[in-house]
Amino acid sequence: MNPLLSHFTRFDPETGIVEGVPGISRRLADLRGAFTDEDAYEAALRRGNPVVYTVSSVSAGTGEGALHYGIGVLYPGTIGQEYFLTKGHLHSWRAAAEVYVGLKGEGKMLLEDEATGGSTIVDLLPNSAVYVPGHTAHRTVNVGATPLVYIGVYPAEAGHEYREIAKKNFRMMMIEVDGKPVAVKREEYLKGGLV
Ligand code: S6P
Ligand code: ZN
Repeated sequence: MNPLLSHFTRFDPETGIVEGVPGISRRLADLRGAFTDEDAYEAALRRGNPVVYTVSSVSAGTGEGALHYGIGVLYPGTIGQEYFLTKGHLHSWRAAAEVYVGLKGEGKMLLEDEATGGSTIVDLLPNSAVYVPGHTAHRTVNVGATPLVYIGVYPAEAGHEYREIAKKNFRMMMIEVDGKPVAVKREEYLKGGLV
């Protein structure tokens, strides 16, 4: 038995803080390039640099077959019409899949097949799970008015690859129209359509 392995972790369902684990915070300034409306992004940054999300990762198990997991808390908010979101990533080990379980709040997951660019948008809600296959970029979006809390479980060897997303972003985006979340293609949004 790995002496570092802890079988039990307790986390605060409001903050996602796991006992004994330093969390990471992503602030608005860390999300440059993730929002499409650059003017709205710069204007929001001039007003402040709020925490958009936190992740507390538990990586006790190591080696082949081990799993890691993270508790994410994505706060509610918008930049222009775009809801607060995570940076989004592929796994460095592309075949690594992941399971998300919704705990609180109302979210969507943007899934994008790396090879085909095909998009799937899935609800991330309490008492529900989302399977993210390998080779699939994934981003979480908070489309509700309260913090979105979730847990993601993935192979210890998955790793995170952010460069591909930073280069071209996701093809789909979630925007607020008349107070409701609407999915639009980024290229259509940039043309000014569907809004
Ligand atoms: C890790 C898992 C999540 C994300 C978290 C933040 O594989 O998918 O714990 O790390 O949702 O997203 P991101 O894109 O900033 O890592
Ligand atoms: Zn992941």
